[in-house]
Amino acid sequence: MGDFVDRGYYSLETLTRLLTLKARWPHRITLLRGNHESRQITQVYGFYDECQTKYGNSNAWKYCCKVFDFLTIAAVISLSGAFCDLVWSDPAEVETWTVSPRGAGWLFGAKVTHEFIHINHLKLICRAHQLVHEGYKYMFDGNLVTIWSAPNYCYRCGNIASILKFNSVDNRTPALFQAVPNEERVIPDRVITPYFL
Ligand SMILES: [Mn+2]
Repeated sequence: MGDFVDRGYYSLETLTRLLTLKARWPHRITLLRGNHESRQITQVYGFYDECQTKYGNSNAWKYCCKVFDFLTIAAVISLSGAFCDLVWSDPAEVETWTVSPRGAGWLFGAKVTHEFIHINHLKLICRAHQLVHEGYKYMFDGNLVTIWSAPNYCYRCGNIASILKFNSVDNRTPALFQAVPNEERVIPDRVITPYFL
């Protein structure tokens, strides 16, 4: 559900792993675009620097950004409009809509969520995009769930992470997991790989 990058030291490895899974099981893996799968956001939150550090140039980042453009919701992510709203908005305890403190997208409440679910004949809105300390969180009478899959986010939040396993639409179970303990974690060195190595 997007935000594959900008979450730690191994964005490139994480994305590469997801792409190999997609290549191996093209009909079973769906990779959605999040607000971090964009040229602007990755230059601020670390993915650009990571590629630059690992390769000594930005080519890997450029190629990855080209791939981002092909993910579902394949459009330029701007600061307004439908695509922006889809990748930036958050659920909140409001009735309908309010302005988002993120400065992009909206906060949406139970009433409009119920309407959206009803009109589109959905059973569940499953989304990510917001840190949940318990790994997952249901809202709005179970009509929406936030799944957060980055344990110990930013290496300091101490949160559990989860993925949601679906046996059927109505039969689903969250699988919780923790981060690698700090003392076992491998931090890549900051030395840029020489170009002619
Ligand atoms: Mn996000």
